[in-house]
Amino acid sequence: MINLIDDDDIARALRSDVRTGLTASPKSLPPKWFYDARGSELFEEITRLPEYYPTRTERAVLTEAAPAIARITEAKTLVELGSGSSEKTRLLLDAMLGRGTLGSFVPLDVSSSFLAESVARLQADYPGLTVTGVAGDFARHLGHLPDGDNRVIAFLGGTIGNLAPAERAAFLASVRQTLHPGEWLLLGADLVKDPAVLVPAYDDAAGVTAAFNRNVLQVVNRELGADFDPAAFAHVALWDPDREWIEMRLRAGAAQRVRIPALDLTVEFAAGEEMRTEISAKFRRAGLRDELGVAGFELSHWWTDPREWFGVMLAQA
Ligand code: AVJ
Repeated sequence: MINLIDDDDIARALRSDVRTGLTASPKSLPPKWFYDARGSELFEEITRLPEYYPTRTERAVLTEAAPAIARITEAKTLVELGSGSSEKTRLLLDAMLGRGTLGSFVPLDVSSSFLAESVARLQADYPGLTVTGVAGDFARHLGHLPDGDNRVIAFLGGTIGNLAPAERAAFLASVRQTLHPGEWLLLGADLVKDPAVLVPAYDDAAGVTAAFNRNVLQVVNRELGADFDPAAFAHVALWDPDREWIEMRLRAGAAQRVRIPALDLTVEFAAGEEMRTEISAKFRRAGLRDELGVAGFELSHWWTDPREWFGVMLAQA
């Protein structure tokens, strides 16, 4: 394991993000704070909802594409950013080990305890593979990844959609910087589709996404001693047709005041005021090709499902 962040860094980043977001107008909180233990469980639950198509669609695309990805890249090292449970990664590991090229797997995740568990499981299941977990932040620590040749950096799940356009450009450029010419980026991106499909995926009938959204308030309560009443906020999911992204918000049902002792901050919400908690951008093939080009990649291969709901692409540095 390589540890690039400790609990102090995380606590400092949370304080800074909450202060910045809650003193801005309109208010916002970054989506990375959704994923404490409870939030990660809720996200797992979301991936099994009938309305939430991205996870199962990406899995189907990867199942089809994995042998080709292994053949085209001849990867010696697979790096996975924001690896989580590395479940879909096993499709890639199996295909790359099957080709006989792969020697090491490098999962990078912010949650070091979660990562340690998943590294232990992978090491047990793949005895011939060198697994090096990196506890780090994909927006800051790409420069510290182990060097190698014929590396594939995988960024799956559609998490790229959480980045605002400028952050996305910076992220893609930093991935490109990390790679040697000829190495690869494997990107999973959710695609633009009918809002009648998109909106329910972020506002499910069982209310799991609403609970996931409100959970960020519990995180701020627990970590910063705040007194948010999650029940006083309604879950909002809306499609922005101009920017082509889903936006999740929390709407204050009534005027209220929230104390955040760790920041020595009091925040006022007006009745009906909405705070943004996530953007989840949806993409088109040509747009992604151009963004990858600007970052110094060439789009090499593109796979999708029959409905063209989710894209998996291979780009070469
Ligand atoms: C994990 C960022 C891909 O944007 O679809 C799921 C998170 N938010 N439901 C997404 C999420 C609401 C998810 N990503």
